[in-house]
Amino acid sequence: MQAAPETIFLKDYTQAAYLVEDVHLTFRLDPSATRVLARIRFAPNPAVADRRFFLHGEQLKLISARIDGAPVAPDVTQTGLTCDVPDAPFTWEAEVQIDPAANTALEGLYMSNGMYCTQCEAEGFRKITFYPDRPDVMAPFTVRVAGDLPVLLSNGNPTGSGDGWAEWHDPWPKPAYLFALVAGDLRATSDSFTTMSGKKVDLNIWVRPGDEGKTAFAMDALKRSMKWDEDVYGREYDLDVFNIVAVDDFNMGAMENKGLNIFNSSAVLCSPETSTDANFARIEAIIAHEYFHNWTGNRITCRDWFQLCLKEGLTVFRDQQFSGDMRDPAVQRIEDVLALRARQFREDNGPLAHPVRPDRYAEINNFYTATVYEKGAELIGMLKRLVGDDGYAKALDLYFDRHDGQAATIEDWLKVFEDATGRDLTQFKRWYEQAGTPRVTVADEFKDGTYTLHFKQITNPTPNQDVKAPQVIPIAVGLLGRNGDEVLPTQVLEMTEGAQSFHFEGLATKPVPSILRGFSAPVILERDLSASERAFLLAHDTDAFNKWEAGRSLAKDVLLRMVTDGVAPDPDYLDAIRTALRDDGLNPAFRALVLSLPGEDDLAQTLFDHGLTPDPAAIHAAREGLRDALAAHLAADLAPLYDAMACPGPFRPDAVDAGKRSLRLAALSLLTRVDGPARAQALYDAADNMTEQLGALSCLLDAGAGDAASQAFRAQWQGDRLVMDKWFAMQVVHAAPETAAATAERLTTDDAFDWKNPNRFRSVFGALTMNAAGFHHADGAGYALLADWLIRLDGANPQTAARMSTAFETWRRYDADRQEMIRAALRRIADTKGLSRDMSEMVGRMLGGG
Ligand code: B3K
Ligand code: ZN
Repeated sequence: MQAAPETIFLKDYTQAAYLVEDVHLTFRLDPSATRVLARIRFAPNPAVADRRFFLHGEQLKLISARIDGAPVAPDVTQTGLTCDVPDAPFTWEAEVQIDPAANTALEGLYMSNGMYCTQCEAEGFRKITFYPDRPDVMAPFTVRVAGDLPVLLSNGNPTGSGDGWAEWHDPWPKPAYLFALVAGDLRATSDSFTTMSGKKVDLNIWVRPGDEGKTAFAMDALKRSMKWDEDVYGREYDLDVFNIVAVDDFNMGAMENKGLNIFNSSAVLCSPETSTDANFARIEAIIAHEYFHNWTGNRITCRDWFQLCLKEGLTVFRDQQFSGDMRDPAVQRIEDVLALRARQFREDNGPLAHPVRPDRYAEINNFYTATVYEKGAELIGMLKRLVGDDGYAKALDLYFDRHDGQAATIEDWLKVFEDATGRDLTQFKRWYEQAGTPRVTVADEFKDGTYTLHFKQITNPTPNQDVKAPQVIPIAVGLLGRNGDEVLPTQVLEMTEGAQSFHFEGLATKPVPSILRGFSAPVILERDLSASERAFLLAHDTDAFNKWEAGRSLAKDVLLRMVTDGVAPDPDYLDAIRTALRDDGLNPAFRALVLSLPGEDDLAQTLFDHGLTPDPAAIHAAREGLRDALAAHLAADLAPLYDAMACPGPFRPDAVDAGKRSLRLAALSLLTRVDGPARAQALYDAADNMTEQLGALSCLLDAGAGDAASQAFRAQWQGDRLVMDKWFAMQVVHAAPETAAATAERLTTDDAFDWKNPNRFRSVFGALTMNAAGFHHADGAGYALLADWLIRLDGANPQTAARMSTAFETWRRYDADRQEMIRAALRRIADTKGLSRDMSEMVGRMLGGG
């Protein structure tokens, strides 16, 4: 294994020695020899005593450098340059040459299908020019782009253009990570939005020729986001134009560059024929997320990268609120919690666990995680619950007032809440500093009309943090009577101690408690509850989240007992699900969620938490067994339900129709088990939208009857990159465990497999890791194949490779043979010559803990 990469610590933060007053950039675009001229006005920072002039810079060929017009010869290394500079404000000019065509890492300036594109967050700007590439250095930018392409874009407002050039000015001081440039043969869908103060903003979504028909939904989502941020947060847009660009090669979903958001085409392009309901919902959320960053991220940015959750946690929280308002808040909450548990709980309970505000990193790109984003959002939700809606609104107003134009910290954020509400948040801050998911156990007691809940909290050690202090946990509780009536509406209990009891007096009989309503804190609640009490809550809980949670925990118990004791599915569970399914008062999306089962990875984690060694094959078999049992038990209901949930008329991507389709497809999947594939084939043949076409294909593949449909699907969609990603993923997700790795490997030889395109790479290997029983098959083929391809990808695109290596983070759950195979795969990656910093850090952390 190679030397560990250097670690950067939060405690070592110091201010920048030189601040930037303004930036002028000129780009002369050329695929392999782009010239970048920078003219930057620097001023010494009087707050720093011992000043050294250092500019970050990587993979840059320095052509010339001047200070106040006089040539200088800086000392250039692999990571930047130093130079003697005056002890007063001065103008720095440098010309560098870069090679966008050779940039496969998709960070800095790169090319995608003939189009120039940038990605600077977190530290990509240093691959464009020499600069103090840190978020606390903020400046207005003027950018001139010259190139032989029809569309030339950068941040801010357009200030001039002519044949082969365009100039842009962004008046809002910003850190370099928000810089963007796009150039290409692009077509715009245009619209406008009039802000609350009556200013007209031009909106454009730029796409490659041929994709113009897939922008309408994103444009509508953008306008709804702009309006929502005005209505709910009082935030108005601040430039004359807002541009969005779709690009095919992109490492993540999208990027909030000031006035010029760049999107993975999968996160913006959609149409009923090519996109599923889930795609529509994701696009709506990402459009909103990037737009909301304009205030939470751009106008107020982060002092340093340790503060990443300041913008990400808050912006995720805001996009979740928005989606809840646009759709169904209860369904949205359940889906957000499902994602949190699947990704964040898994991370928080393994070797990659880190605090929401990490205190160290080697490569910051490795910290764009579910913990920073999704747990970060949960912390905002807890704060809001603790200070109330009014307190939250006051605190946010103060935050925007006080910190506009600044690079802020979590301390600033919490201080705003303290000042606005008078609440002491010293203990709450632990949520930002302590990694690991708290486990809360609860016991209850009823005596002389007093009902008592006894809680205990414990958080297991995580890497670099052996001892945990108690956290403030808002526990929303309601009490139900035996007849299902609510005897006590929701109250928020504030747990602050390791063990704490809460009393409820004056009750005639022992109530049934509904605990952690709305999932009021990101904890694992452990509670001994009989199947009949869970069924009671599924039937009667007035809190939609806990109603669903009751069914989910019932399913989980049934599955765990099937795995550990080999018992048959519990008929009480099957009856309870049937009752919920028949309840027409419940919205279809909710019923579909009630019908869905915990995933195999979730079950493996729970078994491990209970001190058992999960067997992926046994888990898979139990889950299949329960789906068969559900299908048999519900057989009489399924066909009528399938018919009732049809959505006649033109496709609408709204939450109501999407919910019906989701219940319809859940019914179809079970029906196919009892009735065979004919109905799924009929839907496949008739479907006029991707949700049903793909849903039907899934059923056919699961039934082993999908070959013809799969071939037809490919023939129909081979010209559509995004639909072809679905085709690749389908083969692997639905492969039997023993053939999953071989299927993935076969797909890598397909003509349409392009491993350098992150979406396509993920469509095969992300899918492989989602097929838990296949990835963890005892023959180890999945581990070896993924390691081979991660090594290969790391040579081209470290960010995406490192991100996908998290598939191995759960290795300690498994038996000795699997552990040894995964460790061997990780060691093989670690031993690779020239491994990236991204990947070395990830494998080092994954191996380190055990
Ligand atoms: N801020 C970007 C993520 C950048 C990731 C850099 N590796 C997208 C977002 O969170 O909106
Ligand atoms: Zn974000």
